Amino acid sequence: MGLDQKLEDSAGVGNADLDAVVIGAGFAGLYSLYRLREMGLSVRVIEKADDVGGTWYHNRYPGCRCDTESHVYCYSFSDELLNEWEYSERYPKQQEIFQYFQHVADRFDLRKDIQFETEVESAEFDEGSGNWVVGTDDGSTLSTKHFILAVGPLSDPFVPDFDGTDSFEGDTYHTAKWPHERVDFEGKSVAVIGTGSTGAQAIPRVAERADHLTVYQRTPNYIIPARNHRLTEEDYEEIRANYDEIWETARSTQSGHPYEYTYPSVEGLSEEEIQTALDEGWEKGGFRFFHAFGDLLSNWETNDRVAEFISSKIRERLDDPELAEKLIPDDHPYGAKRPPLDYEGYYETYLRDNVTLVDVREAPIERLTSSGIRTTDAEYEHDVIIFATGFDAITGGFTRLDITGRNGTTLEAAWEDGPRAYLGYSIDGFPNMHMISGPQSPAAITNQPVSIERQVEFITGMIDYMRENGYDYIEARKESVDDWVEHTAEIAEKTLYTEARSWYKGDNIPGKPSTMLMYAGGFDNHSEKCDEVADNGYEGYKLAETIKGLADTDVEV
Ligand code: N01
Repeated sequence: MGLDQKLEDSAGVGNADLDAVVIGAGFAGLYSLYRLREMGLSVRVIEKADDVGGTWYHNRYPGCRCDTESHVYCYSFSDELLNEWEYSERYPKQQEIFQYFQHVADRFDLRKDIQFETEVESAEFDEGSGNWVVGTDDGSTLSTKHFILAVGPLSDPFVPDFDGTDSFEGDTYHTAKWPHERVDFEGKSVAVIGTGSTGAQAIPRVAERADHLTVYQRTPNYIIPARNHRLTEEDYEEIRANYDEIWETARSTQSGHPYEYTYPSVEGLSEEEIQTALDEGWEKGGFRFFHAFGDLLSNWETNDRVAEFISSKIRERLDDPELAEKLIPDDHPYGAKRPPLDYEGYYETYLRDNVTLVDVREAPIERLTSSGIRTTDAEYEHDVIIFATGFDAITGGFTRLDITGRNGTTLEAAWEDGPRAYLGYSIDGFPNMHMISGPQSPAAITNQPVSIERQVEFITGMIDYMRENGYDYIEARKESVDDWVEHTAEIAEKTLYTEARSWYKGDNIPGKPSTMLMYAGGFDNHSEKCDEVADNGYEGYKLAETIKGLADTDVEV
């Protein structure tokens, strides 16, 4: 059945065109579509790209892959899907994740309910009809009972506003808007601005192909060996034999990864125990190293030991003490900024003759010129500039839309003093609007597919509960939102996240208020709280049969 037919059939459902409109066809959007359709609801996903994949559609830069291990970088809701899909390496490449999305879309026949190449521009809650009216860039509108934002926590690319950007005559790229065609670096002088997770993946690859690569680094990061390798048949046999346990563990940890901390803390351990935990973590690589000690992000003593260990490894790798010191962080605890992984000799790349490291803390970028970049102490000529400069994270995907809730309240006004959401999903004044990976959710500090599945199940469970109990509207209470925001801030205050300038707190975006954007209490605790809320009949929410009911007395729970 085509979209138009579906629309015709669903016309009149609660006087809306559709039961649910979902923005985005990444992990969150596709699973929302799947679940809601299974529940018999009429759903349309609106996606600006011409295919599924979300972040994995747009990020195609050289070296792009996922830092989460591939056997848990997928959906777990379908055993058949789990058993039929195999990634080829420990960490999946962008191309394979994109293929995975295509496979999922085809396997569950999802495309028929996705409207591609359409961007949602606005959404307004119409109090007359009690529906959301969603406006798209083709000038059309859709009305829907539920409005689900699966826009992605890292979907709004950020380019610093350097003077002279328009005057640069070479090619410029942002890593998250990478062309589908191969970009030619051969014989060229290439600049990469940014050394976060994206820069760390792209820099070694670009260095291999460019005539010369200049890396503009503002803050060095602690970059850990990923220890990537191909997965064999035996690896998959073992994974499949243990899948139930792997997912059970992933769903019960703070990070949503399927491994526990080796020790709760360095405190009370002997020197030998600490060293062995660090050495073993280092050999395992990736985020397994991160899991050596449970209080890494709440105890300076633990963090200092781990940071010292990483710094010594960087020094060992680089036979150039001055260079090593430039690449070793000195301004933030390990993990307080998202720690990148190293796949292809990140540090050794700087020993190549065709690579120059420019420390822009020492000499900031002054402007872009017609032929390159001028810092406060030199001018560099480039044919290509790559912005690996990150995102307006967590909130950017929401605030770029023009959203208006009840009583004409805009999202901009609701978040005037900083973003706020109950459990990350809901804002008072915005009935039946559900955010996935919203502010104050665990979002991108947890393994995304695990966290997303959990959030989608909460939202769809809530919609199911409403149908069964005769409610048409649900909205978070103001006090629940305020309490959750306060609770999230209190948890953040007890961590070392507060000690770094990072996108976790919005510090990378000029003018954005600095506040921890995600719930740092752990995926496990967030998940438990969601269960408790649901078990108590959606405690903290107002449920009503009519809009008037929502505004007046509502149902006390
Ligand atoms: O972005 P970032 P990213 N002048 O914000 C620098 C996810 N991800 O795209 O640190 C000079 O981390 C900025 O410097 P500083 C992952 O969650 C996942 O790398 O602010 N430099 C920094 O070095 C990750 O955390 C995967 O001082 C400027 C860089 O640009 C998130 O995406 C892979 C500057 C931006 O780093 C974002 O990572 C890749 C300026 N004016 C990414 N402005 C997976 O594996 C910014 N910078 C799943």
